[in-house]
Amino acid sequence: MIREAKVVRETKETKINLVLKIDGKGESDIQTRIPFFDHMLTLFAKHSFIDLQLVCQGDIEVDAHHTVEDCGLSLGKAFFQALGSKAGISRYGTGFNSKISNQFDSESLRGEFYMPMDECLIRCVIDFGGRPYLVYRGLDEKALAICRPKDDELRQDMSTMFRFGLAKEFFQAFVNEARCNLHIELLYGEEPHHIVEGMFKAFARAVDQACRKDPRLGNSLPTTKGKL
Ligand SMILES: [Mn+2]
Repeated sequence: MIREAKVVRETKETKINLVLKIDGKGESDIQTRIPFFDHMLTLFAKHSFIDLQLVCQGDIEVDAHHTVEDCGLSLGKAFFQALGSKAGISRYGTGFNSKISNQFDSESLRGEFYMPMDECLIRCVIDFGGRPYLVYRGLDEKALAICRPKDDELRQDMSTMFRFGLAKEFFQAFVNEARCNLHIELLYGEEPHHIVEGMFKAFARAVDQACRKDPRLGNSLPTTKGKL
């Protein structure tokens, strides 16, 4: 069965058309009218090996908020639909591909892995278990600093905006509609572009691993509850 979904979402704030194929090649066509967000979603598709088409016409004349949030909702909904019953999936994903980085133990889908991005290190862990919950840590100190920016340039920079608010809005929206448990933590890092990019890459790796079929499960669900 092909794991794919189409989402059309229209409000007075945004119009979204999204096509997702989970078992893809990492190919994407992203048009959100926010270049930095396009960059993040393009590398998310690449590193999670999904195929993703996303066109959003949002009210960016207001600000980027509605576009980012509604794209998160639509992408989360697409994953929820495409995963279906979740039979046979690994369900849990850590922030790195343990099959590549841990070759001596190719059966292992467990372990702690991290996404480096130059001076940054980000940890991301996901569970597509049906219960929405976001844990978002490590940016509080920096968030306080940005409330009182030293210069106006900090306010204008899109990667800085993402680091201190919009990224969290995106991940919270994704969590709500995908009904997953997502933990993202910045362990350390400085440069805003690197921090946000590292978060999206870690998220991509975690999603890829969690969506992957575990042959030991066959067609059974990765739970003892009978439903996810
Ligand atoms: Mn970049």
